[in-house]
Amino acid sequence: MTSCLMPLDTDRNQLKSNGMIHFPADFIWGSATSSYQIEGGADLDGKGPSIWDAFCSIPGKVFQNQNGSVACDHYHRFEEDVKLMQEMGIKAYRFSISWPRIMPTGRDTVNQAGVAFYSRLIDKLLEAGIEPWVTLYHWDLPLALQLEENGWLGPELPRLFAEYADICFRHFGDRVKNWITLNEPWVVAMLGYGQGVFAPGRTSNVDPYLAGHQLLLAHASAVERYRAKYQTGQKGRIGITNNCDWREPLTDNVQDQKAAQRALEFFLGWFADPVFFGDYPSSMRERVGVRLPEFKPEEKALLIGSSDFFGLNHYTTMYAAEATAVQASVYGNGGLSEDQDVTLSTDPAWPITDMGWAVVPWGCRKLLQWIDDRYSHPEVVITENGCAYPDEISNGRVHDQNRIAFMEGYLSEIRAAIGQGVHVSGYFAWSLMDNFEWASGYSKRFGLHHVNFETLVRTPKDSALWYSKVIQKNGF
Ligand code: PNW
Repeated sequence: MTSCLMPLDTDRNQLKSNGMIHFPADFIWGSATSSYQIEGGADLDGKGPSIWDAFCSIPGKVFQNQNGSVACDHYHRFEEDVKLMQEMGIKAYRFSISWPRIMPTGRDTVNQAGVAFYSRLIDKLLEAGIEPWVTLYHWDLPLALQLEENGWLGPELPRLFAEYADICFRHFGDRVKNWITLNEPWVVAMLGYGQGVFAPGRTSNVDPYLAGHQLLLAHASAVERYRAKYQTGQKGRIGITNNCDWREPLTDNVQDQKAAQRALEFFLGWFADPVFFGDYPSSMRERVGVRLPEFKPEEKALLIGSSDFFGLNHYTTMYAAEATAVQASVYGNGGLSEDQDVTLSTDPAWPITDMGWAVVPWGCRKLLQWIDDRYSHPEVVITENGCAYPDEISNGRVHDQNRIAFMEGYLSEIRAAIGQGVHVSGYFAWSLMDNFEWASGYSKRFGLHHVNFETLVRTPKDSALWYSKVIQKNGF
């Protein structure tokens, strides 16, 4: 029998001892947020407008026409929020910097008040013993760049993003050692330029591939800048965060297995293949044809190896089947799923969250194994995982047993993946607190802390207390 005292490094297969699931000793336990979703202060102290400020002002785009102009008022309450994390024992905090708070028009002029805000936040985190993980772009593009450059379709965007990133490295890189260039370029491209449900609200079956291309080049340009000017001195790391659901073949017939593989290539391979291999998956090239832009040789060279870790946001799983002509016309969603010829479905027996997303913990393990195989054993950091439920306060408590069950389920499967040899180094719960859930406004609560959006009072949910114990014991 294996001794329960045996260090995990020498026995990564040891899942349980005394009924406990243990994580590797240096596992990074974190929580995550993003600027537009929590900060508020949308036009304070020189901040310029972002595409999300503008998108929210279009009637019908966001639940009850809500917006992020106050959100959680984190801009004024960040010290309290750092304390919440300190009380929980959180080791790392992933937040994003608002580009238009740093550069109100997206270029040239730097807003010193914006720099000062993030500088104070970073100092407070470090004082509290919390490692900052900074995302440079979590969807709040300066509105000026949308109007002047056609947003991510504009050829100048990669250069402008690198200039902005450079300002951030210069001001914060002495203290920030973990950088994430982009959050979920798939969502930006698909939901922002394909389906039009997120800012800037475009619909097209061409633009998503162009926007995605520019996003990849922007990522590569920022990484090039960091490595050339800062990484040696500042000794930090930089990478990209992609999102992907798991796609399980509906049946074990070959067509459905191929469909599931293709769905993963169109989802994660679209953005991860260029970063690891220098080009898009061949399945995309064959099916998307001339709508998929080509990388120049020097761009490929910049892209390959441009992520020091594999940032992954994961929420749910669906079945994938080869689409038939009939199904495609019924379930197609405006061009892009036709490109894949995949029909997605769920098992009605799977529990679902308030987003309508199925809770399928084993899908997370299978996805981690798929990543490990395809990208040759990268270091994976789970930069988001979590769930929305309609949490209510009673007597000062929120009994969100469903969220605890969700996290237990996903963390168990993550630990199982580690046991199989996948290198997962950290987990960031989405989210530290209830916040502005994009097109769903304040109607979906993802937080470990409940936020009353009238009084802005934060209350730790039972899941926050549970997560705090997980961190303390390095397992559960
Ligand atoms: C992520 N999808 O968004 C974001 O990084 C967060 O800002 C967000 O609050 C969180 O997940 C929960 O939604 C996603 O449609 C939005 O597949 C949509 C999708 C995936 C992720």
